[in-house]
Amino acid sequence: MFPYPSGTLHLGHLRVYTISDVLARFKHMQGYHVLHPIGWDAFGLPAENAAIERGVHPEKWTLHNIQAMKAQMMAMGGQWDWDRELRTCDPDFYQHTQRIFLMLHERGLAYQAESMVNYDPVDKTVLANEQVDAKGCSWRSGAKVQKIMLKQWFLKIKEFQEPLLKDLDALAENGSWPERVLAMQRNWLGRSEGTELCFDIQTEHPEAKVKPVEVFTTRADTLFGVQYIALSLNHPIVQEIAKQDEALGAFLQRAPDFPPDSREGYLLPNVTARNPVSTILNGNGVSEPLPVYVAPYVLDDYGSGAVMGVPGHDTRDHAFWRANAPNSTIKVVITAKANHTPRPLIAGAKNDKPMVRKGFVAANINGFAGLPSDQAVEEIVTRLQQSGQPIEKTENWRLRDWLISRQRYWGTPIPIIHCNSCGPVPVPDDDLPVELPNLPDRYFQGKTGNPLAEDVKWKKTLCPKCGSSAERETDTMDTFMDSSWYFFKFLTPKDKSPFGSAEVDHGMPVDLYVGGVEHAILHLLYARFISKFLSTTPLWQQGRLVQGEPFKKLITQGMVHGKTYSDPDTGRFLNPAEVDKTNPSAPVIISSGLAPKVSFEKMSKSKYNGVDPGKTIALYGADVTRAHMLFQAPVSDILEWDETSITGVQRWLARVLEISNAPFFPPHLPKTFKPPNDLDQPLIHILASLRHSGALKPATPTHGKPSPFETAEEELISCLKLPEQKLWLKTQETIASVHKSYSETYSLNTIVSDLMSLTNTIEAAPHSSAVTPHLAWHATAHLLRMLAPIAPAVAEEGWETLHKRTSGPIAENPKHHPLLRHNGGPSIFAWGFPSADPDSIRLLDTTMTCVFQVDGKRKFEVEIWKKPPSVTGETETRRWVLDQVA
Ligand code: ANZ
Ligand code: ZN
Repeated sequence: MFPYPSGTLHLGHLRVYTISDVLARFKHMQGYHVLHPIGWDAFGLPAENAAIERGVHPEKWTLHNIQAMKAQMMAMGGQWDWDRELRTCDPDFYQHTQRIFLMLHERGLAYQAESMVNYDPVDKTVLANEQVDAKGCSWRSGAKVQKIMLKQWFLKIKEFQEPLLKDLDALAENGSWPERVLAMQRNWLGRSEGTELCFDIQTEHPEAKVKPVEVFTTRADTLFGVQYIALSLNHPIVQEIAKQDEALGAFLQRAPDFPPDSREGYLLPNVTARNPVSTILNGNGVSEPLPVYVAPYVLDDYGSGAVMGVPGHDTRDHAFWRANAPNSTIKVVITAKANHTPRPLIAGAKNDKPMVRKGFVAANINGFAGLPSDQAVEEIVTRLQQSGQPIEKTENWRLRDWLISRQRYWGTPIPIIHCNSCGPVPVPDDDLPVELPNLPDRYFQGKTGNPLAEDVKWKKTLCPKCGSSAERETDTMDTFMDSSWYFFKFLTPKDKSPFGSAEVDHGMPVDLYVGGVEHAILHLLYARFISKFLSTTPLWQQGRLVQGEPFKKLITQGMVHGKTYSDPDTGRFLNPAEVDKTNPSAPVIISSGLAPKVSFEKMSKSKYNGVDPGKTIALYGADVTRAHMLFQAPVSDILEWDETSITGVQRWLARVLEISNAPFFPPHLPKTFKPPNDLDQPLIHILASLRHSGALKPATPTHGKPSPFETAEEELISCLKLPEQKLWLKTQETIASVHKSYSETYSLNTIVSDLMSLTNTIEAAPHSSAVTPHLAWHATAHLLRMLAPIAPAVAEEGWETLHKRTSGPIAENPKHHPLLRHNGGPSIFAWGFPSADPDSIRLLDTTMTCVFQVDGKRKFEVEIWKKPPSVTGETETRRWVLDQVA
């Protein structure tokens, strides 16, 4: 996921780009043609707000940040395809965002509608539903969002809701997408199956009299338990009655400020509702008139903005009913057992809790007694339909169309011209891009509202259809629109069209997408929608994988939390200057001498726990920072950033460089050493050439006994000392495990620990034998190649040293060094990723530890061959074991 140029790189950026850089480098070493692109999500409110605060043009601020962040990204040792760098605020880019908007418009998927919108009074703009949190506040400014009526542009994402839901199943396969993200997407789409039915209304208000109230319920089996009807604040009946009922008008004024979990309601006087089940029942009290409330807990834009209140079985209804009709008993109509008569819930009694689970219709309900919930729903629907009631099974989606209008300057202008006679007219393709007017810096000083609407010169234009004078649309697009398609543009950065279909067929879907879990809903949903739309256009008709899915594999990295010091008594966050950290494991509050409370929390200025990655890189180097970052936590977990342990990683990488420079490595590579494949040459080849050169003596003569070795390979290997065998086996096992971690499990933290452990083994290898240095040399070469994606600079340096050690200083005669001829470059990355030597694993994994006990006491242990090579029968095998032991 490309960065938003907010100012400087933070640790979250460092984490996401380390992960993607490591995996890109690994794939590159494997020989893939890797496209590892980068760009800038450069439009947006923070730039505009900063511009207003500082009185500089948002573009200046943005470009300045991009420059600073780019330098930091270079400093972290990342490698991107800078040739394809893009910025969503460049007219060259946003002309295509406009084109895609017009393609949607042409297909009727972009439309304007008057609607009740979320208005952020601080940022002075409209927000999408997705950008308002559960507390009714803006995701950006945190301001309490207001509801106002405005004419706005929408994209019909609902038209794609079925495939957006269904195709999540394919993304779930093989864990391609994290389960958590899939669940969040499913929940956001929010498909629920239920029933739509009507409650007749009796009222003295003439306007509202005739219209029955429609409700959506997922639990038609609870119809017998309905005790009231609740309407949303903007329900048409409520709006009508409010014209005459002043008290209601006042309630509607106050209601938007109620807390989200408020149970306040307004009882509509002289209005009652009739339960439709009355028509099919005789008696049982269900035909009693039901009170009708106005209640803020009923959502305007879900179902039909009305709820049938079932206090006995729905928690929200229960709380509402207890608050508004505290003395009423509560009907229980569903029971856990089929033939059980439940007792009503009595206010204040122990059992006054709603029972929400499904069960069986209670026995006292005429004709439906004992039916399980699911069956009861079917039965009720059929019976009500037969009695002529309007009722049908439907589904409801939580998803709303995507509101993309923003009344701000720093975004992609919506390419529409409003003409008095022709209506909204698309800007012709030749006239794209519709560029933002270039306003002077001073314009932004202390400005609020939308500069485009005030720029008369820019706004006034001619209608492309009839030529009469007309006005440009002054809304710009939500920046999520820019990020919903940018990944396509990387394939053909210089193309005149949004993207080239051939390149896209070849390059899409994105093989691996890495980003924060905070984008699990909005960005990913919009990107999936736009990709699916594009896959229905001639531009990208062959959306592979699943039709139009843009991201094959998704890694969501966890947040980075900062080390936070607080006063143990008051809980006050402590400023770094207030804590003495001379002994990192025992910090002390300077003023009190007490130990502070140490915790890890989301980084924020108020907690003084932010970390500047630039400083860490300057202090320890990019490689140490990268390796430390990966080592500390699995990629998807929260990372508790703690620099006290970074020195461990620093020492480890220093040791890697030391062993690359080990003085005992053979002065020259064996004669048979031929690059490039020989870097991965099997153990047997290495041993054979050592035998050939005389460094490896044949196994002890067998004195007339049959040779215990079936093959020459087994004989060669048996000449290795046990530590040598272990060194080689460890190297091979590490290759296999690290390979899996890089390519399948993305368990980057265990790669670091595996490589640390291999480093220990190489260091511990004895230097006495003539063979060890050869094996250790190979093990070190493998270690460096496996390390390269994570710590590229250390690996390159170690690589160079390793070869100086092998056949004279590289610098003296680079052309003649065998390793330098390959691919014309000395880079370790040109050497590919090591592949394991399965034969040697098979051959070496034949030893086992044999424990010797005398009288039940462990005396000693011996490593022996697991399999007697040429003996049969139990007695012989036992003798063979004892021979080995002896
Ligand atoms: C009666 C009932 C009884 C309900 C019961 C639930 C449990 P989901 O599953 O999310 O689709 N509902 C319907 N329209 C609503 C609105 N505009 N605002 C708030 N709530 C609304 O939720 C569907 C349930 O949410 C519906 O089923 C309805 O309450 C409520 F034991 O009807 B139910
Ligand atoms: Zn016109």
